[in-house]
Amino acid sequence: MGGPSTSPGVSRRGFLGAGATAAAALSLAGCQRALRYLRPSPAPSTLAELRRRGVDVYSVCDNCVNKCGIRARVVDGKVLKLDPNPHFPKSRSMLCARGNAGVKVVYDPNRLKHPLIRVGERGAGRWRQATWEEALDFTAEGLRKVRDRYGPQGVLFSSSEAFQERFFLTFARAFGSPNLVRHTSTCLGSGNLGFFVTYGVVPEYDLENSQYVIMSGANRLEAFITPDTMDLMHVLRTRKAKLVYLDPRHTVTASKADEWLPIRPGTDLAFYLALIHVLVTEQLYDRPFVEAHTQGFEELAAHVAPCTPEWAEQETEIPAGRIRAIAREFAYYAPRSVIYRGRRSSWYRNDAEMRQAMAIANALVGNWDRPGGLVPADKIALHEIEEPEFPFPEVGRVDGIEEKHPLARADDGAYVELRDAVLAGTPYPVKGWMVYKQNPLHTLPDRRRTETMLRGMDFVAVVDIAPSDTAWMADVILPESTYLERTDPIESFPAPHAFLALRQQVVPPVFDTRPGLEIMQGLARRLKLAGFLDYDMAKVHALQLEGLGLAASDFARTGMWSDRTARSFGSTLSPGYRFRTPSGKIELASERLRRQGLDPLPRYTRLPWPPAGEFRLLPGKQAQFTHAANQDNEWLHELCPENALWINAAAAAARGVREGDLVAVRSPIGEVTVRAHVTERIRPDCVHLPHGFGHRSPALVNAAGRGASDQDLIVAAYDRLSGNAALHETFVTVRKA
Ligand SMILES: Nc1nc2c(c(=O)[nH]1)N[C@H]1C(S)=C(S)[C@@H](COP(=O)(O)OP(=O)(O)OC[C@H]3O[C@@H](n4cnc5c(=O)[nH]c(N)nc54)[C@H](O)[C@@H]3O)O[C@H]1N2
Ligand SMILES: Nc1nc2c(c(=O)[nH]1)N[C@H]1C(S)=C(S)[C@@H](COP(=O)(O)OP(=O)(O)OC[C@H]3O[C@@H](n4cnc5c(=O)[nH]c(N)nc54)[C@H](O)[C@@H]3O)O[C@H]1N2
Ligand code: SF4
Ligand SMILES: [Mo]
Repeated sequence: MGGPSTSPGVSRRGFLGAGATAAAALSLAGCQRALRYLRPSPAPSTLAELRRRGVDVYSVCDNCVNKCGIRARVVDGKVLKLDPNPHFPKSRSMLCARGNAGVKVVYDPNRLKHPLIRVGERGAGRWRQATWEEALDFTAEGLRKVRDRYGPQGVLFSSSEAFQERFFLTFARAFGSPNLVRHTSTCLGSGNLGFFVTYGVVPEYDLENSQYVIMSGANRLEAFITPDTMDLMHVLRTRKAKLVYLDPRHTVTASKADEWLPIRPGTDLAFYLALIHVLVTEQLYDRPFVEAHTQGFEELAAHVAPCTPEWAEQETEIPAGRIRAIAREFAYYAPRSVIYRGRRSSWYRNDAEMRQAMAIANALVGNWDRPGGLVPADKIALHEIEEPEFPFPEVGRVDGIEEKHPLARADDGAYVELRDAVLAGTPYPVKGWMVYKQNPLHTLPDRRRTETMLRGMDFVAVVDIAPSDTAWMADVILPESTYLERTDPIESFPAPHAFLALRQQVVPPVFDTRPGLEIMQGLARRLKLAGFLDYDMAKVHALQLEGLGLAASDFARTGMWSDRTARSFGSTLSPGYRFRTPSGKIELASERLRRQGLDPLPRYTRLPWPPAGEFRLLPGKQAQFTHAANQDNEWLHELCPENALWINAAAAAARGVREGDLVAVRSPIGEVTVRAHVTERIRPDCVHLPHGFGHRSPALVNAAGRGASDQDLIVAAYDRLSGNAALHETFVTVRKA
């Protein structure tokens, strides 16, 4: 006996054979499907026939930072449907709900259709439709006036991740302002810093080959990062990997994890220090790796000596035995085990240190630059587009980031402190604000302060595709063509699947909108910034591809290109390789930090815990929305018209709150009323309000006034080392409304 039984009459051999045939048939169908895409379509006899049959255009989604590959079906000049691009390595044939709803981005009745110039009071919503000539003249004049009165530093330029963001940044630098600020300082700035001081670079992950993954509040199955989301799903579904997930909230990711640890918020650093303690004291680290590639081990060992799992249990509420077991498993599966850094690390004031502890723990088990571990984010190099020399700003940045956070990237800025400085008018006045693809009224904590800042400006220009809350407060709105209506520069995506991709225009602009390059060029010409942005998109592509033997037309068939046939690992492990750290090694004790007079090692100090009767407010993403950007999209709005406050069932019962009741949530800076979602899926000492709701702009017809904004509650705080916003530092009370 023994072995699996099979149905009567079917021998094991026969069973396997049938299975194999079915698999072969399946894979043949799969191949045929793939071939359909690869084989060039027969030339259409007439344009009319082509229009009727429809054409597929390969391009790149822009509904969030991920930039997944798409194949857009265009029939009669209209986008009919968006599908995943099966060739695109990063997105692994996935297109999420937002990606699918991209069709509605183009044909959205509420979208921006023409340039608009404000005629009434700021924020009153009275606009006149303008021609591009008028709107660009008006914007250039507004910027010039601020520059004449306050100098170029008097204009703040803020923007978020986009393929055409580079033209905006070029314009800002040519204008001569030192005051650029990017979404990074409300998102991943602290995480970048924690890994940078350890490795000299900010790595990616090879989750596809991981066998053991530890994640702290990286809600990958709702807050998508491609390819990590799909790789994680794949390794979990096929049971190739184990996931340990720490989050005060039982997210979808928690529901798929092998182990969910509802950690006390703000104590992850204690967990990682204890994990390092176990690796060191039980000698579970990779000794040859540590000796060959790292420095600072002795110092680290002394530092973590008191950080026992028993100590960490008091902080985290995770049993010491579990911490020990997790450390042992982490070491057992190494190098195919990772502590995943996460992306949004704008959590607490000690965030960079927490991420540094993650970086150190990874290095100890030698999972660097090996399958299933951390990989250096190498890219295929594109030729740089040269610009004339930028004017050197005569004054430093208004946020003083160079002195306050010397290890942060100055050009990303420190948004919270920047706003403080602008509101205070020190060290100098900033009275103009140009915003590109960003919605600061929702991006930054404490919306009232951002609104005061907007109202205090002499001039505000916003480049967007939608009448966002921030656009609503502008003097002029410059509507950019949406991602399906424009061609962008070529983009290089990092390892483990390094490749190039092109966002190609799918349909011509439906309304009177322009791509970012043309908008910035129009302004540069008017401001006599001669020589800057002196190219069109075809020239940009030609310049980028110089030396690669490629042309933009090479992207037409699959939307991407790569010369990397297989992933390569280990190039940074060869003898003599110098990491970009002061010692040339992976730094378990950071010399960069020491040289700044800072602690070279992450040191835990207890953050305040909520007083009795109060909750810590946790923000976060939902799968069907991007930040505060697409709640108005008809298709997505239908999925979830408003947000609700997650509150633990016991805490709700104590307040007489039932599912769907309206509750008043009060923080030190404001109060909102929102529906309650009563659930066991959150710790009793915190509440969660999904981010991105409570829009004010009446032009967002579906979303306006629905749900509540977390930014009306979150107090302004920031990470000590990086200046990154700290969005989890707020305590609130909740009562039945
Ligand atoms: N409370 C709280 N605050 C947060 C977060 C949170 O979870 N909670 N998350 C933080 C994080 S991780 C991030 S990254 C930031 C994000 O902050 P933002 O970058 O400000 O995010 P979005 O809301 O995506 O804003 C993008 C804006 O770009 C516009 N847009 C979309 N496509 C285009 C285009 O093609 N061209 C132009 N010109 N505009 C376009 C959208 O209409 C929208 O107004 O917010 C941070 N702030
Ligand atoms: N659908 C969708 N996907 C997105 C985005 C989007 O807007 N929508 N935005 C993209 C961007 S720009 C980013 S940065 C990423 C963000 O990706 P994530 O950082 O994964 O996203 P958040 O939803 O902000 O997740 C924060 C999680 O941390 C948990 N948390 C809060 N406090 C603590 C704590 O003290 N300890 C631990 N362990 N956990 C804690 C929260 O409960 C929440 O589940 O997502 C990207 N993908
Ligand atoms: S994750 Fe979704 S919204 Fe983001 S780029 Fe990919 S398909 Fe688009
Ligand atoms: Mo982000």
